[in-house]
Amino acid sequence: MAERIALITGITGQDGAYLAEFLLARGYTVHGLRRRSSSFNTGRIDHVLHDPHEHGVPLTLHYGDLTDSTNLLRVVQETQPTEIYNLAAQSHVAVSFETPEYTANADGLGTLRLLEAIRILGLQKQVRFYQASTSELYGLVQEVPQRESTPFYPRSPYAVAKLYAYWITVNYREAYGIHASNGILFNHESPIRGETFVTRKITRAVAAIVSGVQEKLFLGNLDAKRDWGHARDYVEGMWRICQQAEPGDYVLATGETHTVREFTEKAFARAGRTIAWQGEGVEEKGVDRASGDVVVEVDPRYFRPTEVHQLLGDPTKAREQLGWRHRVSFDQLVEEMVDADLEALRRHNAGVRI
Ligand code: NDP
Ligand code: GDR
Repeated sequence: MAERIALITGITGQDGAYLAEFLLARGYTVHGLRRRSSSFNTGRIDHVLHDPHEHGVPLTLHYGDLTDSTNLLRVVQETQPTEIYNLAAQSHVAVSFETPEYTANADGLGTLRLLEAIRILGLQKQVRFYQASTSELYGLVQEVPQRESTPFYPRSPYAVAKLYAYWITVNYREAYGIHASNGILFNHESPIRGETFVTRKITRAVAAIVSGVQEKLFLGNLDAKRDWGHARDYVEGMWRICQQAEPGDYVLATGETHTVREFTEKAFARAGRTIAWQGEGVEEKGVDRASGDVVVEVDPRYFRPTEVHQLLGDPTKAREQLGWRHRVSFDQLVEEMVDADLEALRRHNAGVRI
């Protein structure tokens, strides 16, 4: 079999780490784009990194940035990938309201820069391209559940940038015959999820509160509904999309939706704790403020200027065409994340380096 070479942008992020592991296990040579940072940022992939002085290491990192065209051209030229997974992004929706121009540059134009690199280098027939599209494209929801044909209505600078990336991927497929696909992925989480996304913020707080190092948890909109799956399942879906004879656009989702409130309750229940809710809007929901032993307070600072209230995906096309379905249930996801954060804090408190 010809050598399979993958280039992963965003390899130091949650999905990049799981995807690198997945591809290495399948015999790929993997190249990853990493950003220069003043502190180490390879914590999620250290376990698959080799000493670069060794011969024939299967994973190589290259410094780079999606805002730097010449760098992307050089990395694509040097690595000659057969598959490119464009996972790099300023991926935080709330942060995109603070950094809209940068988010547009990295998440929108960054995708164009990579597609142009493929075209300029004449790799149209050699490379398969995967774009990390998102359920945030559905934003102000036009249809429930959301499927590939559901109209988009983005509600944040992040989602608007990703809308450009989605369509430029479709355009380069149609204009230049590139095997370029969009995975429209609904939220997926894991124990290595970024610490400021709501699931991980909650599971870290469970550990910190149970251990007595944090008093209470502040959250924003408790009523937001998300279709949450496990990142490990979703990176397999990305790979399956790239293995299809024809490129296409696919929703990957669980087909179940839960509120932030439900996630919070389940997470604390896993540690044997109940919640006393406090703050704006809590009483209208008929929630008994006094009943729990852990205080979770609604803090409007975490509200977004425009919110995505409800996401629920229909993964039928992925199931039928890719043979993909999620394996980890909502309850299993919550349990795995809480247990991992409890264990990490226990090891930390015991003086073990985590
Ligand atoms: P993370 O935020 O965990 O990782 C993002 C990655 O992109 C990191 O490696 C980060 O580097 C890198 N990055 C950020 N900006 C740049 C830049 N300008 N140039 C190069 N690299 C950059 O995201 P996830 O792993 O959760 O998500 C992966 C992709 O999938 C993202 O594009 C995200 O928008 C999208 N997505 C995610 C979903 C989810 O639920 N997780 C759902 C749908 C789509 P560093 O480590 O240095 O910060
Ligand atoms: P999201 O994820 O915006 O869906 O984007 P996030 O976990 O940040 O928010 C989910 C929902 O929870 C509400 N929320 C809070 N969110 C955060 N971060 N912090 C809080 O304290 C808090 N309280 C309530 C939010 O308002 C929102 O409704 C993620 C990212 O991974 C994107 O890159 C990806 O495209 C989408 O998922 C699919």
